[in-house]
Amino acid sequence: MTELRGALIGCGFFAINQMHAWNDVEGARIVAICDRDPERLDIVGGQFGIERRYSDAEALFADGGFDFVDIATTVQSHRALVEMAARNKVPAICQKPFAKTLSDAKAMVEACREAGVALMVHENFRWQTPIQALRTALDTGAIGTPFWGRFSFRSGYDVFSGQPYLAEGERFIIEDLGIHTLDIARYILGDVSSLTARTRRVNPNIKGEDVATILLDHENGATSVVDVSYATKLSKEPFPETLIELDGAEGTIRLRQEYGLEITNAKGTTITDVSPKLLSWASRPWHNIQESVYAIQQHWVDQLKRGAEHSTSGADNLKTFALVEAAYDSASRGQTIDVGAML
Ligand code: NAD
Ligand code: 89V
Repeated sequence: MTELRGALIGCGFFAINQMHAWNDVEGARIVAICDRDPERLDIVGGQFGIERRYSDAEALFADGGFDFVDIATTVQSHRALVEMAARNKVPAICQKPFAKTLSDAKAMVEACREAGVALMVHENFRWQTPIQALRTALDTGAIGTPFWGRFSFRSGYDVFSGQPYLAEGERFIIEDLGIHTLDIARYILGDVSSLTARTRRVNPNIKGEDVATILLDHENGATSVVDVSYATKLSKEPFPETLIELDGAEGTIRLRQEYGLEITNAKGTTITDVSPKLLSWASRPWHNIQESVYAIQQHWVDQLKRGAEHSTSGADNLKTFALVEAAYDSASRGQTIDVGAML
């Protein structure tokens, strides 16, 4: 099988995970890296033995010699870099949040569609082992048709030490973390027709909201609640676990803290350990996220080689991104938002 050559732009905090995962992925390797910060370029280039290093993305594309680009910068540069990839006819992965606004995101999808290149958003949470296990249980009919769900991420973990920029934006938890939880809700219960949200800021040292409660009406008639908080101090810190409750016509599923998947139906109750693997380069408690980074990057390569659409393609992610915009809009206006009308 021919090995795909990738270039990575943005050598910051999270890119280290992506670089480790590229080492593990079958069928691809990173041949060039780019960061406008020379120190980050040196650190990542040295750690992963990458000789081709660029401080400017235009220069990277001008030299070429790669089959895809992995954009791991923060959101401010996503639109410019994705459009640069499209102009150069290079398939692109873009980190979440996909864009600053839904109209930017739509323009990015359109640019790649016109250029005929694949675009995948690095929306990795749905690729976590426990989420995949829950989805499989649902697909095999364990609880019949689900009619209600709760997707919950409540934590007191200090995310600001690794990602200080998270304390500085006007928007915080929905844009950074809730975006994953909303994507999981869509992945499990289907697309959303309307949404109502409430937010608040508890931590006085940050600018944005750190608590959000969101009510979703799914197109298939199911109702769910997405609740996220970084202001919740618990006896046993759950970071970074998403806990899920699902009620179906024929039973219930509970994804409990410490990765127990409990299924109750006419046959009784089973509890299965759906813990993620601790990859050789991973560390607790991040290993759940780290394993999903490997999984989504392997999916990128496999689908690119088949010429098939990615699970979290740019077009798919517009439907998750619209939920983020709708949640902020709903919270600020105190109204229910028609999500379908935004797409
Ligand atoms: P970071 O600030 O640590 O790293 C970003 C890097 O990109 C920096 O080194 C910066 O110099 C570089 N950069 C920015 N613009 C550039 C440009 N135009 N050209 C070249 N280099 C540029 O940020 P981070 O914490 O690594 O986050 C990066 C992205 O990853 C964010 O969008 C964040 O939301 C996302 N993230 C995703 C997950 C996940 O699980 N999917 C987890 C953490 C962070
Ligand atoms: O996944 C993320 O985007 C991270 C974190 C899990 C810390 O919120 O920013």
